[in-house]
Amino acid sequence: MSDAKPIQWFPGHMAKAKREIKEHIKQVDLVIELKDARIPYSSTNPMVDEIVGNKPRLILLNKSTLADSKVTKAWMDYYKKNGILSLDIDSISLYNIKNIKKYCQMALHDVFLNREKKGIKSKQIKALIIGIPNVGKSTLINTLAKRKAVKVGDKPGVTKSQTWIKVDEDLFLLDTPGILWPKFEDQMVGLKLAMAGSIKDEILDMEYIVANSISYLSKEYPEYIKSRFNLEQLDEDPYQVMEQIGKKRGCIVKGGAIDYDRVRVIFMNELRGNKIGAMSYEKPEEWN
Ligand SMILES: Nc1nc2c(ncn2[C@@H]2O[C@H](COP(=O)(O)OP(=O)(O)OP(=O)(O)O)[C@@H](O)[C@H]2O)c(=O)[nH]1
Ligand SMILES: [Mg+2]
Repeated sequence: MSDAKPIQWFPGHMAKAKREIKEHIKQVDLVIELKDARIPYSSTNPMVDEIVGNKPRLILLNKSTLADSKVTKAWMDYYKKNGILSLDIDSISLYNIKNIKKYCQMALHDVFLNREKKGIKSKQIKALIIGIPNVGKSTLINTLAKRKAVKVGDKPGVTKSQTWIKVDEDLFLLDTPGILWPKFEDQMVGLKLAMAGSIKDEILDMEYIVANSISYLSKEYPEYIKSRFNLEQLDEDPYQVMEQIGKKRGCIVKGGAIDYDRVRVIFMNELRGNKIGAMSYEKPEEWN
């Protein structure tokens, strides 16, 4: 691994976000935590367990059509082992969107039992969607709301500016998604977020990101890399792979040397443009 510039995160922002989300959580029955299916660990805020506390929780692995379905399955098994319900979805292709409500109900099984004991028949669910920036919170809310999107007014006693988005008769979403920051000062987490296009390029060391992306993907998905860049063999050294890509794509400067800057741009554009294949960038066992 080559060295990376340290990536800073902002404790001040975090503390504020955490306070706000805790306030929102008080008002809901369920917290829906959205993660990027390609990077379920790295697209997580390290304090999320503490923030969610005892509130029932459902994990949705979003953008799952971009991820490797076998690895996504491994993540769902991992959450199950840890007692948390999860579902893989895609808010754009609409994969599994129809099953979200059923999973919300499953996550609230005990809450509904308690309501029944108290003679309350209502199966109404109020939920808050939380997740790191760019994970797809707004897209999911719009996708869910599109069918019967009705904004219902403020409830007495609740902060005035808040509205609830009515998904259907008994599923309501708080219109403010909770935004949490990932742990991007961790070099490895920063790498995975960069691969998924979830952090701004200005704060990245592109050389580090591309070399390490190529190392990881050549090992996990050699056929995709070979096929995309028309390579017969993959060298273990990512710089050799970059050289090969440069030759294939005509990234040559005067005198015949490889233009590595252009190779890096091409590789990242094609990775983030999902041109290489459906791939996951981390597995549960890498972090446990
Ligand atoms: N392929 C794919 N792309 C998605 C999906 N959900 C969201 N996106 C894309 O991801 C990007 C970010 O989506 P947003 O919905 O704006 O994410 P957000 O979590 O609301 O982001 P912030 O408001 O910055 O916190 C957009 O380009 C979306 O089109 C999905 O399920 N599949
Ligand atoms: Mg948003």
